[in-house]
Amino acid sequence: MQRILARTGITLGGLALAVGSATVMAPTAQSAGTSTIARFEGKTIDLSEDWGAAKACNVQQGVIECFRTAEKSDARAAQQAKTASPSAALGYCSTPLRLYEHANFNLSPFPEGRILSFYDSGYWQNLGDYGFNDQTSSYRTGSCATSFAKDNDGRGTNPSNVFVGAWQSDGRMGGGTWNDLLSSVYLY
Ligand SMILES: [Ca+2]
Repeated sequence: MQRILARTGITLGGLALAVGSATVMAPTAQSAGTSTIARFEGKTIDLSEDWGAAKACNVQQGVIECFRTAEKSDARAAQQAKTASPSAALGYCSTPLRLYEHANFNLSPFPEGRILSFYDSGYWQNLGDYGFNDQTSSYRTGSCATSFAKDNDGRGTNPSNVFVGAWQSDGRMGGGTWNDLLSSVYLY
């Protein structure tokens, strides 16, 4: 959820979202998602319900791990990347797509926002499963290009799907047109 920043025309190194191919589909439900169990400090939490004290979660090769800080999540992901087997490396993005709960990448004045990082490519991933449906207010793509969709499983219009290349970022979700609307992502 974005808290309102002063509208002073802040631009934050991001490219505007490029308009991709339009899809014509009926509106679909954007449910709260299915139960998604993550590891967090030796315990498990259900991200579709409550992140608790977790602030940064990594969705990686079917393993979901959460941390109190983005730095810890980055360190863990780097460790895992080094030990991944060749087969496991397929469909894997060495630097993830990062979704931020607040504008300006959760930096000041809203440093307490959550971050959800996706490492796996090749299929639509629904944000409601991670308690992140309609909450993204800024993003960074990593080593993989990504498509964004307004509804689950790549569906949705107004806005229609957009394609974002690798190594892009946007602190205001296309000038706000995508703020708190993102429901599914596809990494290539
Ligand atoms: Ca949505």
